[in-house]
Amino acid sequence: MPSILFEIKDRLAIIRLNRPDKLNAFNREMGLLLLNKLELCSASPEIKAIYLTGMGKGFSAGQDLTEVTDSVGPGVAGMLTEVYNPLVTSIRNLTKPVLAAVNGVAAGAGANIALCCDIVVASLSGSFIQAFSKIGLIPDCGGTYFLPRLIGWQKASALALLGEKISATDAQQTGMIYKVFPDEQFEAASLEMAYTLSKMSSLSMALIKDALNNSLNNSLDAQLALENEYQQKAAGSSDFKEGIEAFLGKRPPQFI
Ligand code: LHQ
Repeated sequence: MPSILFEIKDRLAIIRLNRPDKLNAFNREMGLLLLNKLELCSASPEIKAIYLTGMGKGFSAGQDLTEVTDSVGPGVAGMLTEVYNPLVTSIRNLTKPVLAAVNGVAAGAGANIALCCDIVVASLSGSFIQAFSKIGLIPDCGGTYFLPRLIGWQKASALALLGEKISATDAQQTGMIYKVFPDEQFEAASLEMAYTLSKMSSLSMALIKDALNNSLNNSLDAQLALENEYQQKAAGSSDFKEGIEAFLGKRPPQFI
């Protein structure tokens, strides 16, 4: 079985991490395959949004710890430069929204790959662990960048230093993730949210994502100028015209 399952349904790319016996821990092969699928998502005009989840009972346990030494795998530096850093930049730079559907535990790099996605939802039994410090490492995959911005310095600091597990419900309450769905409805509810994204205006999605990326480092003045520029682009599109016509016609919009 391939370590990544990939399908396209109604403009949505569905990506499933598929090493369930190892809680979908990342080895080099799975990481490169995921990168390859994200590149395909970027290039394909047919795909408007991406749904990322795990097969089996977990989302991902992070780095496969049996393949971490230089003698067995690509080594720490190799994994970061070849796999993890490109994965994070690929998700952030993709002009299409990526929804992470965390179906169980998300630990280490698995947690931080999820947290760099545009929307993160989890099943009630899901959880997040900055597991790095427990094995003498530091959070990677943008953990030290996104986590304080998502939940504030103090909570990010405590989670990174202690490596404690946080439940999906607590993660939602801290603002780490968007929503929690009951386990039995998780796949249907999270997929429905992803299909909603795939039906939105692609220009609007791309511009919102890029504006939010920029807001992480911009001043207010710079961000207001960017909003002005992007809003004019959006307002000049046929999707905006359709959005207005649909609203006035009391019908759902059909963005093309
Ligand atoms: C695993 C793993 C795993 C292999 C469960 N590897 N087999 C690191 C270094 C290098 C490059 C750059 O980046 C990184 C970033 C990182 O991601 S470091 C953090 C790596 N991840 C961890 O430290 C988490 C390790 N796993 C756990 O602590 C637990 O498995 C959690 C809390 C995630 C889940 O616990 P349980 O639900 O009790 O499951 P389990 O421990 O029984 O795991 C199920 C199986 O999966 C088991 O195999 P087995 O053959 O005994 O059934 C585990 O050995 C295997 N597995 N994580 N990361």
